[in-house]
Amino acid sequence: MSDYETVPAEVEDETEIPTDHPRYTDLVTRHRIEAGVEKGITHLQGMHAEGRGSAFDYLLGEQTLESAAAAERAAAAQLLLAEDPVISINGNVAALVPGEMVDLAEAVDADLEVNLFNRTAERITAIADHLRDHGATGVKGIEATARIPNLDHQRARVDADGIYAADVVLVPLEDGDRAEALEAMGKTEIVIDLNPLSRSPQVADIPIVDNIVRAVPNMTAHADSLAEASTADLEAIVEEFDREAALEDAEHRIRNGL
Ligand code: PTJ
Repeated sequence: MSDYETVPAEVEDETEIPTDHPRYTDLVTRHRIEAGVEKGITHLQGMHAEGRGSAFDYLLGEQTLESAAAAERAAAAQLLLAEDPVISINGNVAALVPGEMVDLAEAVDADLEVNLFNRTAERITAIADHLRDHGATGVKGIEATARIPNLDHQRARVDADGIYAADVVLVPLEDGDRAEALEAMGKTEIVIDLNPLSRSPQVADIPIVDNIVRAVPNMTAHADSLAEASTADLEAIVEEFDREAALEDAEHRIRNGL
């Protein structure tokens, strides 16, 4: 048994987590979610979501499958092709990858919009401030006076010039209802979710079955390397991506191991 089976209870900062721990990434992720809850960014339910994601990641070998890497490249190409791309940020996403999301938004010229399942004015403000602390210049979703049709009112709130008008939306760690409602609005949807059977990746045009802490930096690296690519080349990358095969590959890995 490792000397470091658990994070010491008194860890206050993630830099105290030993980098040589075999489950280092999982411990950092857990710590960030805990810190997010303490700061009022992440909802308590975000801990359940994180636990579920962590179990799927364990079964995926805590690595980016080749099929997920292809999805990340296709997603970067799709975001670069978009006219009005928007990245949706909830409490888990803000806690786990705030700076990484700012970098991705810059790389693909997308807006960041706070969009919560458990919406309160306090959490909206805390998340927007947290994103600004990590370099975001404009954050949408504060007033959120437009509505996603056919969804309970609080979860449906979006900005008229943000998610409502977007052609491509990245919705990580999303609940299935809202992903379906966005799909019904005709959005091109990119979903990051470790559970390939969840409704969100099932309805996504580009489902990315990978941990968000790996997926987002990978997408930014792809976007940077595709920055000079032609429209035709970007379209070909999106066209070649096989969403059914990617979902099946992840499910196969989870059920059968290597
Ligand atoms: O901040 P709020 O109020 O908007 O609430 C956010 C949560 C995540 C609590 C809310 O959207 C929710 O309850 O989501 P679900 O229905 O639990 O779905 C979250 C999905 O994200 C699950 O399928 C998890 O497997 C997956 N997931 C969790 N952690 C990660 C993940 N996927 C990728 N990377 C992760 N680190």
